[in-house]
Amino acid sequence: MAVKRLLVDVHTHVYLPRYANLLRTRTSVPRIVERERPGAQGVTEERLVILEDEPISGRPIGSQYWDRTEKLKFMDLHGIDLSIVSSANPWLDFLPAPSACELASALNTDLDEYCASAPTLADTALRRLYGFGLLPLALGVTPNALLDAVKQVAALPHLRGIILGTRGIGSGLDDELLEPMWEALAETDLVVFLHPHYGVDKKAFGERDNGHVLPLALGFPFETTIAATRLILSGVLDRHPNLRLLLAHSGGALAQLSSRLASCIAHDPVAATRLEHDARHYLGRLYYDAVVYGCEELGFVSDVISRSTGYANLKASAKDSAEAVDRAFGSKRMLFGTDHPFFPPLSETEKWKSVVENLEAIEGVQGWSEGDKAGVRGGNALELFGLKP
Ligand code: 5CU
Repeated sequence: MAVKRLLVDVHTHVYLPRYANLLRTRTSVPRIVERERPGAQGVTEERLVILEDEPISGRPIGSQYWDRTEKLKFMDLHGIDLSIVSSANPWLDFLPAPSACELASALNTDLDEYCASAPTLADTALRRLYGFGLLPLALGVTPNALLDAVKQVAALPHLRGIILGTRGIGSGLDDELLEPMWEALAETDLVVFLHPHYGVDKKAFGERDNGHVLPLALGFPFETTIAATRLILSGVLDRHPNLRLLLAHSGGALAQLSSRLASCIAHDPVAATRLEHDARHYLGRLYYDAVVYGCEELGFVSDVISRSTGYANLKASAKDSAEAVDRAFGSKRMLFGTDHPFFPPLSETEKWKSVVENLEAIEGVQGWSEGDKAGVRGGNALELFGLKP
């Protein structure tokens, strides 16, 4: 009997009800505000304000952000069989340490329950929903509290990873205080999903009102690029080769800049001898969501990963790295995602443009076989998250 090839969404968010309620109580960003709908006297609506310097009008928010039925409806509409759901930014970054610890624990239990009571996937023992838990990454949280949270997440049956931002406990992800956390994560099967929130200095974006375009299109991916690069430079990937790190938005500009990074390292007396490998090698150790909306970009990232895999094999096989470049290698580290419920269509359409474009992008990559594409749509995720039907 032919096995159905599954569509698995690894980049899909939720604000769990407990978290949304917290945002409603807040008077500063991040928050959910209620305001009168423009042009509709007496009718109020909720707005999400999470980005620094975002106008108080924020953006519309509704049940698609917290209601599991809406998530499943969205999945059905787009033929998504299974989703690995993660809390959306800015997670617990803004809370004092004790509240962050308490809320992380409660939200992890909430998310496990959200997944555990979801429908099963036809003809399998799998649920349609699995999740990324949270660690209490907030200012002043101790390494031991992080270790406790890693243990909690690893023990919850429907949580298969954790999502984190780039701030760590205040000094970024290359902070030495996070070393025990990386060690503990590398010892589990948890996948670490690195996701942006802060973007880059807004001065870089000038004075003109361009809506949310610049922070989301450029700020987010540049933030991920910098965080992943700092992790590479800190030696975390050398010390923890088993760490499974998934980068949002295909790693931002990391693929494009990896040879420049390697060259800068090679020419820098501070960093030249620090790493065990050429910087490009580490790109072959990472995983990338396929949320880039274009087949050329997917193909390019896939080529760079393939080449990095070539760098990994280079020493062992003494092969010329060019020979080892095969686009299919890279595809194995790429995974379909939607970013739901962000990027809803501006006008009513049957399917979401953001989803359709990402699926078309996978379909259109030159040099990927049907098997490679099926892997990116779902097979790679099932493998990575240990969800073989
Ligand atoms: O549109 C946005 O603001 C976002 C966001 O905040 N987080 C995310 O994952 N995607 C889009």
